[in-house]
Order: sequence, then C-alpha cells, then structure tokens
Amino acid sequence: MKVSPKGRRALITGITGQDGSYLTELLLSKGYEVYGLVRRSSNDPLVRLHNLKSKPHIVYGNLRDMASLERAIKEARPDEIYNLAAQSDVGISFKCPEETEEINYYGVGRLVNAAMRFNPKVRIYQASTSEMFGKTKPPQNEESPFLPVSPYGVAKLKAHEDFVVGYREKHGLYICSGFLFNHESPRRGEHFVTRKISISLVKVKLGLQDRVELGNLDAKRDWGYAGDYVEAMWKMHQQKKPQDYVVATGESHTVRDFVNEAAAILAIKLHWSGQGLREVAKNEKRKTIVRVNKMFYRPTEVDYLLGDCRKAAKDLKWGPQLSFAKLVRLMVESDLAALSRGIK
Ligand code: NDP
Ligand code: GDR
Repeated sequence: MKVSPKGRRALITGITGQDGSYLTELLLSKGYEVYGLVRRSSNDPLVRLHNLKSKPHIVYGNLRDMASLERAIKEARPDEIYNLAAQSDVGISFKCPEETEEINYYGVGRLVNAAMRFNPKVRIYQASTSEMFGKTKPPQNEESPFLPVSPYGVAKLKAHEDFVVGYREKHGLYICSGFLFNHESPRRGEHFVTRKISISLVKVKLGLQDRVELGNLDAKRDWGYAGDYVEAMWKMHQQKKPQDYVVATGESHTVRDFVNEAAAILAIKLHWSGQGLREVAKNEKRKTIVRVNKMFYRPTEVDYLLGDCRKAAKDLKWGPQLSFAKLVRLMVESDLAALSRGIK
C-alpha cells in the first residue's frame, strides 16, 4: 500500500538554489511539511522562494558544520532528505578545489552520518551528476563508467561511491543518487551558460549590452527543464528499494545551438565565421554579437553528454515534458519580460 505524502516531512539542503525552489513547490503541493537548510549570506538567500504561496520552514546550517546539521535534522525530523546543496559551478571548482571537495564530498558525509544517527530509516536523495561520466562516450546510462575530469566531478563521484553505494551496502540505508544531466530554467544561476546566453542576448536586443563572450561553443550538453527533473527526485524516494537513476532528455545540443535558438526567438539574425578562438557571430549590420574568450575555457572539458534514461522511464514512469526549443523560449521570454520591465 502506498503511504500518502501528506504530513510527511522533508528536509531540503540547497533550498535557495534553482532545484531547491522547484522541489519545494512540488513537495508543498503534495502536502509535505518542508524544511530548508539555509546558510548565512550577506545577500537575501531566499530570493527564489519569495513568490511561493505557502512557505517552507527555514533552518540555518551549513554542510561544512556538523553541529549545525545535527541541529537542523533534530528540528526538521525528516522522513526524506534531498541533498541538493553543493558548490555546483564546474568552472569554479578548478579555482577552488578544496572548497569544492569540502562541501561536495565531506559535506555529504557529515549530512548522511548525522541523518542516519538520528533516524536509520530516513530516505536520502543525493544530487549526483552527469559530470561524473566526464570523458565516457555517449550515450551515458547507469552502467557507464565514470571518468570525471573536474574537481567538481571527482568530489561528486567520491560522495556517490562512499556515502551512497557504500552506506547502502554497509548500513542498509535508503539512499539513492540521481545522475541528473544539465537542467535549466528561468531560475538558473546567471553564470551557467544557458542563462548567461539568455540574459545577454536579451540585453543585446534591448540595447543594454553590446555582445556576449563565451568559451567552448562545441561542448554538447543534454539540457532539460528543472521543473521536470525535481519530479524524478521525488519519485526516487517512493520506490521499494533505493536505486540510482539517470535523468536526462536523450537529446544533446552544442552551446552554439543554444545561442542560435535564443537569437532566433529574439529575431536576431546571426552569421557565424572563423574557428576556435577566432569564431564570431555577427548580426545583419555586421556587428559582433558573440565572441569567444579563452577566459571561459576550462583546463579540462567534458565534450559530449547525452543521457539514456530508459531505466527511469520504466521504473519511475518519468519522462521529460519540455522540449529543448520550449525550454530556450521559456528562459528567453522570462528574461525579456523581466528586463523590459526594468527599463520601462
Ligand atoms: P545551485 O547552485 O542553484 O544551488 C546550490 C545550493 O547549494 C544553494 O542553495 C547554495 O546555497 C547551497 N550551498 C552551497 N554550499 C553550501 C553549504 N556549504 N552549506 C549549505 N548549503 C550550501 O544548484 P542547482 O539547484 O542547479 O543544483 C542542485 C544540486 O544538483 C547541486 O548539488 C548540483 O551540484 C546538482 N546538479 C545540478 C544539475 C543542474 O543542471 N542544475 C545537474 C546535476 C546535478 P547559497 O544560496 O547560500 O549559495
Ligand atoms: P556544466 O554547466 O559545467 O555542464 O555544469 P555550464 O552551464 O557551466 O557549462 C556548460 C558547457 O558550456 C560551456 N561554456 C560555458 N560555460 C559557462 N558557464 N560560461 C561560459 O561562458 C561558457 N562558454 C562555454 C562549458 O565549458 C560547458 O562545456 C552544470 C552544473 O549545473 C553542475 O552543477 C551540474 O552537475 C552539471 O551541469 C550537470
């Protein structure tokens, strides 16, 4: 018999991030009592949560601080934990590898140990990532080898091996990893490439910016919609046994494709020329709109991600709802509306 989620308690770490906001909406709509772990910040960390009709409970804590996690878990008394907190920027992980490991690896260990001590029956979702597949040839699925090439990917892989697979086997803990491929939305952080393109091209359209500078235009990513992906996280917690799942669309596009799709929505006609660091896209008036800047290249790159999510489709009855074209449109139109309001 299925237990109704109504009245169940969930703790979301990373609630202030993109996924945290969508997951909060989903769990509140299902009747969960939602607690969100928030770390102190000099800015308003709750900006993505302001428009929610009902509100989650906020508990202060940090994945770097064991005592704070123990306190948060004691207060939230969760049946389900969603560990979304991370230093999630792959590019920054090359610049801050220790901080990345501290949060994305040791932080997971702290959270899992604190949770298990409090309630050995707790269910934990760990936000694993396609970045762990790294250089592995596409399509990538649950059986594919892991070959991460960034400090971010390495830390996430170690967390998966030690605390997800390891604790499931050693302690019988209900813990699972979602190997989520890139997922985007109007709430995506502005330094990730999709949102950077969407905001920048809107600004170009409105005359607020001359051009956008990008790194590797040939990188291929399997981009889905964050609102769809949080549904898969929840479904992973409703299974009889904890298992790991790839969550993806099964379609891959280059960064250049994303630029073209966004530009077309804004009726900016782009003409590409040159190669590598000299590649540019100009508009009809021969003004440069996109330029490559090696500053945005990474020391090592994941070239091609393409997820095979047949296991999630079969077991979880999950599938992506929003196409690539609709996702780009959603992001561009949202930025256009917000920025147009700003200049009125
Ligand atoms: P975001 O960068 O939007 O959010 C990250 C969250 O982690 C923020 O709430 C941030 O808080 C919090 N956080 C960071 N460090 C700490 C810390 N030391 N203690 C407590 N909280 C902390 O990421 P997304 O929402 O995009 O991603 C969610 C998770 O899924 C991440 O773990 C990410 O690595 C993973 N993932 C994401 C994918 C994607 O395409 N979006 C794909 C695959 C995996 P603050 O607001 O204070 O910075
Ligand atoms: P990624 O996302 O590294 O895949 O990690 P990001 O959007 O940062 O990069 C995607 C690809 O675009 C290339 N790129 C650029 N990237 C950024 N950020 N800025 C640029 O100017 C630029 N130009 C080209 C990158 O080199 C890369 O190939 C995201 C994060 O959400 C992780 O937390 C998550 O685990 C993975 O997705 C799956």
